[in-house]
Amino acid sequence: MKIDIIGDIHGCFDEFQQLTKNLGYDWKSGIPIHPDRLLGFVGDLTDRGPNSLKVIDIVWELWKKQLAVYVPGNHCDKLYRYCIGRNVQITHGLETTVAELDALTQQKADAYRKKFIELYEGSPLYQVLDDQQLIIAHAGIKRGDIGKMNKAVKTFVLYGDITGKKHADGTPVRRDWAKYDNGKAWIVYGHTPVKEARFLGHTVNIDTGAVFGGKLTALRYPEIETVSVPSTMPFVQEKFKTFA
Ligand SMILES: [Mn+2]
Repeated sequence: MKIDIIGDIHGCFDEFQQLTKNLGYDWKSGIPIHPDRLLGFVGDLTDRGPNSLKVIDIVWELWKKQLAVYVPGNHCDKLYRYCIGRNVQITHGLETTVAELDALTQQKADAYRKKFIELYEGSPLYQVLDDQQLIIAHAGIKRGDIGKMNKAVKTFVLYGDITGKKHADGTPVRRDWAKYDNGKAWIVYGHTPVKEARFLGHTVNIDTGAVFGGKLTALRYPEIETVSVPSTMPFVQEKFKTFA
């Protein structure tokens, strides 16, 4: 299979559109179409950026037409719980997506909620593709968990290898699982913003912090090449993780 996997978009629709155009996708039908390639999404489509609903709309339509695969991120999980009426805290970026919904008529907002619920419920927590040679999981996955679906796996793929401890600024401590990974299938993930796509063995983090003024990055598979577009958002240095 030939697929272009897109990092965490977080409502940065313009960057997404430009990136797919640069990758040779045609938007004349209203969605990005390539003659022989699919799109993949590592999750965290929404929150913090300016156009979360537009991103939902396009990804839903691609997914519905089987032109895209999607896995949820932690922001998607929370937005899903919001959409089904759970009592979630409208913080950490969800407030921007909710504000977009609140600006619409009830009917239009319901239509977006319905699409997002359908996309979320219709997608697995992680994708195993191309005869198990390609894995897409929002925050990564341990090799031994591939094929399993349980609460611990869900926590890992949504939030990463969290320890339960917190840094002084309140953000969770995450172990650097990719450093110890060793396996043949490609694991493509996002979740932790880095200035450049981070390759370690057969893992690659393609969250280059589009919403924090970095870039939006795609990984072309099976070529294993990255293509990025610069972000139009203000640069927020402290959001980018550097590894020792
Ligand atoms: Mn995330």
